[in-house]
Amino acid sequence: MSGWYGFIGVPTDVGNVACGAAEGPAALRAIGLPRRMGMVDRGDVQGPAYDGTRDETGSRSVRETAAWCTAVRNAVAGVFADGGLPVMMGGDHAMALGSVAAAAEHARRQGKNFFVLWFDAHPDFNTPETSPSGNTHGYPAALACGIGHPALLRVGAFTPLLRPDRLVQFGIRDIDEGERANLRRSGIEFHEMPAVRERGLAALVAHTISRIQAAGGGHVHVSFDIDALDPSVAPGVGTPVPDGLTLEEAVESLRLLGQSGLVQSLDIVEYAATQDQGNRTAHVVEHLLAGLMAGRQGQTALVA
Ligand code: B3U
Ligand code: MN
Ligand code: MN
Repeated sequence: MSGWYGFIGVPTDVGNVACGAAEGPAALRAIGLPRRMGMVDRGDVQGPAYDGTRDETGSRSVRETAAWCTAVRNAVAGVFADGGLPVMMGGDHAMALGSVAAAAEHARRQGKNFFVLWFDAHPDFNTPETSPSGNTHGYPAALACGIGHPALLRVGAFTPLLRPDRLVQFGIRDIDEGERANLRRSGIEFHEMPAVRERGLAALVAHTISRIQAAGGGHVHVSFDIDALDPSVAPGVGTPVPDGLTLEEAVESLRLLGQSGLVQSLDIVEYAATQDQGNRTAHVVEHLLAGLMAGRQGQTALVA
């Protein structure tokens, strides 16, 4: 198990221009997060300027999204190569295409099965045909499964990066009509809020962990969009949706995931610093990360 965490800042809102997520990494550094959590700060990923102009498919800033995701992919691959656990701090969720690409490629090199757990109010399973906005932050989960804009499918070394039956989503409560059809067609397991309320987030996550372990384990990438949380907990997001997760159940789920020893990479995205109330949401990001770290420490202690 890797002993250090690499903090990779992704200061962009290329997937939803002017949502406030570009300011996220700087705000997290301003509260001293990477230092307090004992992380190695690998700096910020760089990418081109963009203005949200639509292409012939109706998608916005596609070339620039591809460039940002390629830069993310390279930064994440660098942390894997140096033996660390990469933590990508967004930035809007479009960047997850880059981290999922690097994680999928790393898993394949190691001969491991690859899984993605997606915490989000939104499934991010739109294609250019189904997206109401053309914003690329609504695309990454579909792209990971090999569906969507051809220019974006080329970001990874291969496609699909992820088998649809190895994607599980939690906290979902805002789905576009065509997006729901995409999810059904691909057979994605997604847990909407009523089911989360009924069964409990931690229980659903524990069940997913056992299924992955029963399938022989592998590399689990966690992509955590903080708009999965209730806006009363995490107000600093670009697209708040009511009736979300509590902080306690999210932290407990990340602790369980850490303890499983399966998680090898993590995104925490859509922190829109400009929408935050003071630094409330920045501290929420820190709690989420602390949950995963505490779980992994527990696992080390058990193994040792
Ligand atoms: N599903 C909508 C809205 C959305 C997706 N992701 C976020 N918002 N954060 C879309 O534009 O694709
Ligand atoms: Mn998202
Ligand atoms: Mn979201």
